Amino acid sequence: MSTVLKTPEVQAATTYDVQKVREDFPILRQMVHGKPLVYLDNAATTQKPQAVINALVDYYQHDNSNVHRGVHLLSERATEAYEKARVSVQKFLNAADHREIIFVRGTTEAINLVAQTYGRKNVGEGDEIVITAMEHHSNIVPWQMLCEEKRSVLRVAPINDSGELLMDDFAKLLGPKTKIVAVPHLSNALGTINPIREIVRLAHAQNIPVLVDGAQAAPRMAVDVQELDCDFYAISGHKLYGPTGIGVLYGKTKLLEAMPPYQGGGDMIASVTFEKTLYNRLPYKFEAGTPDIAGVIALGAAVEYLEYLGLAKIEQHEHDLLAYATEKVSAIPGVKLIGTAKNKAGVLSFVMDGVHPHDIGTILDHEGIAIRTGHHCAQPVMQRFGIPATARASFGLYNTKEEIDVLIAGIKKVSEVMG
Ligand code: 7TS
Repeated sequence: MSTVLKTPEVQAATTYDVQKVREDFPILRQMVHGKPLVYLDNAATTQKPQAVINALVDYYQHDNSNVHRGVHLLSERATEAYEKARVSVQKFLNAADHREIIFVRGTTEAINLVAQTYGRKNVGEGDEIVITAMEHHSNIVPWQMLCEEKRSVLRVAPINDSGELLMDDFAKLLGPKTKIVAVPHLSNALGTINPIREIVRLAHAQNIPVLVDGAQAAPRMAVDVQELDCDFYAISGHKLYGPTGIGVLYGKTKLLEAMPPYQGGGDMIASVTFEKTLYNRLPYKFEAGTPDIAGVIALGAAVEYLEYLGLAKIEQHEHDLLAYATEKVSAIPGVKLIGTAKNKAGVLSFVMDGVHPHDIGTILDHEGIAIRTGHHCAQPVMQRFGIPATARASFGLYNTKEEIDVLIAGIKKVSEVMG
């Protein structure tokens, strides 16, 4: 295994060697339609390093057992590994306390949890929830469901033609009726990085809590929830080079303590009688039932892997890739970028004159290039730009400039074939 963890000091002294990093990802060594795989669909999901795959296999091979229950050795080992992963995630997000890390299925479940607990308790008739015009559906629909139930109102902060949040308009939406603000850190359809610190400052000035959808940001930049001062932060393991089916809701202790539980069942209780149930302490109050133990342990391995590579280096590497790709793609006649924010990362969405994005995706697939085409679960973003869909290349820590050259050649081929 080439992922023996070095100390951060040792790692800091070395440069980012993308070819060496690629060796950690066995899936990348394959041909697709006879061509080397060029995987540029990282915003949908990322590939897994050997360390994550090993963590999954090792758990099932040696330690499989339920957590927080048994007195036997396997259960003790599983519990220890599960709770160790919680501390790894705590460090990864720089949360103040490991009890602020709640394991959920992913970003979608994290947001639903907040909507159904914090939201149902605190949002009433006529109250308002503020989101932005660049949301993934998972940061729209849970709030709409809450608004429908509570007769409250969803307010949407607009964006400009570059895909940047209009901060003055956002600020104007905040008021005494606003009960929560929910924003993406990084837009999956546009690549825009939002000024979270400023958004939080504006909201907190009016005592409004802020949920940050960190699905796309956490794999691409160092996230410090204490520095951001956000109240909730949601992430998905599978976008973080970890397994599918596992994610995290970070929440500030004070808010989590005051929230009712999300689901009822085993592990989330302190005691049960038919007359009354007392709920468990944090974080278990929000982790009903047997959790995805293997997923949690492997997510721990994923965040340790990211820290071993160094988030600052990953960010710089992807920044260089995006700059290189942006310059090359925008020079191709008939291609238009969707999402040209000054502060951007990871995502290159584009449309081509006279070519449906689906056809772009199909032709590129035959060149071995995996991109996503469609609305990216962000239909209102497509509506904002007056388009049905985009083609989207999204970068990950293992992508190379040579792969971008293959993408450029592929897009030129699309022009030839379709043009
Ligand atoms: N928020 C953002 C910003 C996302 O990009 C996604 C998934 C989610 C939330 C939901 O995450 P999940 O893990 O709970 O599904 N985005 C994408 C995408 O861009 N292509 O496929 C999934």
